[in-house]
Amino acid sequence: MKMIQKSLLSLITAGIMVTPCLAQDAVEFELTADKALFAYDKKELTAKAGQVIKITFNNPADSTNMQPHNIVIGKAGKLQELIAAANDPANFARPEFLQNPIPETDLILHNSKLLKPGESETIEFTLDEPGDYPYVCTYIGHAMLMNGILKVIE
Ligand SMILES: [Cu+2]
Repeated sequence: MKMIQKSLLSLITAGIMVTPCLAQDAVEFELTADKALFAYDKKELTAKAGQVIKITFNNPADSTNMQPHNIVIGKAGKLQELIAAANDPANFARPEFLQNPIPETDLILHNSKLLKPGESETIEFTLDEPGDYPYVCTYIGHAMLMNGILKVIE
């Protein structure tokens, strides 16, 4: 009897341990750059706070504008500030900016590398606080048009 009680207890304990993980199943998104315009194919994504978020970003092989693109996730509510950081002329003082156009700002939480047409990359992260997290392409001149919002809800 004591054995049964003990194994029941460990089952219950295991259940308690497992439940939060199940509640935070990963969510996966596929995001593709427009082949002609400076735009992502989705302007809004929704995920839950604390959830593993996977975004696979594609720069299509049949791109007609042949532009490189990236995806940069910024702090919640900071879309305009992130666009301004991407457009900051001070960026061009850094020779590496053309290869990896990540502005020097603490507004950036996560980013892909710069992708040529035909390339893709999956980035994975979690955001613990609800909010409207902007995503933008920080390649020169794109941020104003090429952006969206990752909505993180409770
Ligand atoms: Cu772009």
